[in-house]
Amino acid sequence: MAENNNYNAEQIQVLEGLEAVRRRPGMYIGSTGPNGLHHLVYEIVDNSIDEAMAGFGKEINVIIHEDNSITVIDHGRGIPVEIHPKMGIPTVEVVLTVLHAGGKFGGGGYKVSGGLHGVGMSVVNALSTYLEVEIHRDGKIYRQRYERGVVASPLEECGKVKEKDTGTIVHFAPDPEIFKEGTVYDFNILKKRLRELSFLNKELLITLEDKRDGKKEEYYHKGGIIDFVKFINENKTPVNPKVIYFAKEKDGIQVEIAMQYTDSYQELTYSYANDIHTHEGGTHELGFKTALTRVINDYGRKNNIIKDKDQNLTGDDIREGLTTIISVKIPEPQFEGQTKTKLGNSEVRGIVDGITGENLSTFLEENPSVARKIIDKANSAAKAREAARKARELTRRKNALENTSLPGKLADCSIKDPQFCELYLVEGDSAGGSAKQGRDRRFQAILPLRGKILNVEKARLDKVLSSDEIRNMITAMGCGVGSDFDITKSRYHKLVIMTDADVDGAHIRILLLTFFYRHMRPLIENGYVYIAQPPLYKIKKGKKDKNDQYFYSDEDLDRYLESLGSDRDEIAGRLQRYKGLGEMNPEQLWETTMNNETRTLLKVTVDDAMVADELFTVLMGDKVEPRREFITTNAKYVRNLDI
Ligand code: 28F
Repeated sequence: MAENNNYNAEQIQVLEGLEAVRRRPGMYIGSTGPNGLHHLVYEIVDNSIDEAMAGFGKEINVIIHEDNSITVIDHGRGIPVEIHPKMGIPTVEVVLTVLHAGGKFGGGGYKVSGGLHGVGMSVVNALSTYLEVEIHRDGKIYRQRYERGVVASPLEECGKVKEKDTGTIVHFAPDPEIFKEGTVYDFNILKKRLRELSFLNKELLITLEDKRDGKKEEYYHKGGIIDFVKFINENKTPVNPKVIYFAKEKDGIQVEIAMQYTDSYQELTYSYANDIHTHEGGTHELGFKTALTRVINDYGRKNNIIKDKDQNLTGDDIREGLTTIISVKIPEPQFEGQTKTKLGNSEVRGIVDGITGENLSTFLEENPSVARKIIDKANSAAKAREAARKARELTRRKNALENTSLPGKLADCSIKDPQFCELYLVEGDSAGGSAKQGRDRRFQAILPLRGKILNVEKARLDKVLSSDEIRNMITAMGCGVGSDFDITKSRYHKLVIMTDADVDGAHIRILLLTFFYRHMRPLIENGYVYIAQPPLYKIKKGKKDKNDQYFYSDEDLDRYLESLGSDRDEIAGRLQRYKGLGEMNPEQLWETTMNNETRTLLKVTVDDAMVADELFTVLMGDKVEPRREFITTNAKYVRNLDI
């Protein structure tokens, strides 16, 4: 720091920059919750990846220490240490204290949802109680320490290494003053992103070690995004065994595409720009989808698989069952959209369209049998779409006058404003009856479901719509289904799944969740779907029901008994274990599970579409082995499984 304590212009700029970051961290890392905390690691790792992609270093190590501080190690050239001509301080100090310094594209320059990728390490530095950097370069070891972004010790040469051993090590501790929701790292959150980065940057070894429990994993994918597609499809049956892959660079823009069809009905398109997941798509996705639809239809007509009289296949028909990874790397990405995860660069669309068109046509010409399978599948998807359209008509309410089109089994509520209304999907007619009697009919509607609904994971929409139970639900909810779905038309803003606390109840629940996830996903994304929590136990206290005490988990009950110094044997005669909703009378069902003043509802959320897709595929899909594996791995977490 300046001896005479007056700062030069640059130092003032640095202090103002760090002050700005600490004052409004959300502007720089999106939030100071768990996402922002984990984003700190990605910022540091991004620098190491830039260095590796520039050809320096092939391995990156990430370590979570016992105190939840983090170390990232790379084997790049090492951040330069010579005095920066303009700033008059070592370059490493510039990279670590000047906002937007460093980074491959001169300061990062692009913003993504939940914060900015490429803000550089100065933001991490400002938000850490301390950050220590160690550089191996020119046969020497250099070290420097910062505290909350401010230099705590000058850069010092402190050792020797072999000339060729170069690299950078950064060790930082997130500042609890900033991360008030906690500074505990989640291994699986870091794992997911580091594994994704290893898919997107082939042949880069990334290791993650957790010193808190000794767990250590390595992520290395020689096949890059080909391995990524294989990983996503591992629990599905491929149509084209060999993943279709092509890559090309044009006008400074790198394009990589990997795609594989499976026998599933889901389309999974994950696109990336500079390793950032563009959830909202953008010009790269548009270019790919336009070319795919054009090429498949052209090939189909040329080879008379699509008859002259037939309509063109739509993009949705063609992408049914298709898993695609699109990865582009561009110097000046522009991100748009609500969460800044939509790629806006217009020149990218034509480039991706051209590359896809060229390579895919060649692939189809060279693989006629696969081409036919793809088009046959698209043709049957088109037929199913047409059938579903007709079936959907049956679920649409007729005009307002004929409100008879609502299912007879629906006991609707009197209030008509959806935002106050709830629809309970209740397992079984007896519980349905109790719910109808016990409910508050002003804002609670009841739709009893008889038995299991069909497993939509293995069925196209036309088959799904052949189920009365499902059609009744769609009609009752009023917001359509699949491509017709319009959440603004939903007649209820809460959909509560209420099933027995046994295996059948759990099965019906997962079937309903699969249906909502596959065909009404915005309901889940907008937080409309809930799971009712009926009590597991009741302790009878005297004659009157109203003195009974209810417990919603084993822990609940045991904690209560402990507080009385009692145990289950002592109260055995007064303890009732609930197996089904039908064991409660309407008043009890209202009091324990439906009364919005006292009940507990679990909101169903999906943080990560890739994880959710894998879960539903494993749990509900065709392949038995992955399900068996999942069950054996997770059985230890199951509570109250009533066989
Ligand atoms: C654990 C975190 O930050 N690694 C980094 C480098 C290497 C260079 C560099 C970084 C040049 C002037 C911007 C070295 N030699 N790991 C890391 N490795 N930054 S960050 O240069 C910084 C730029 O300012 C580097 C020659 N060129 C670049």
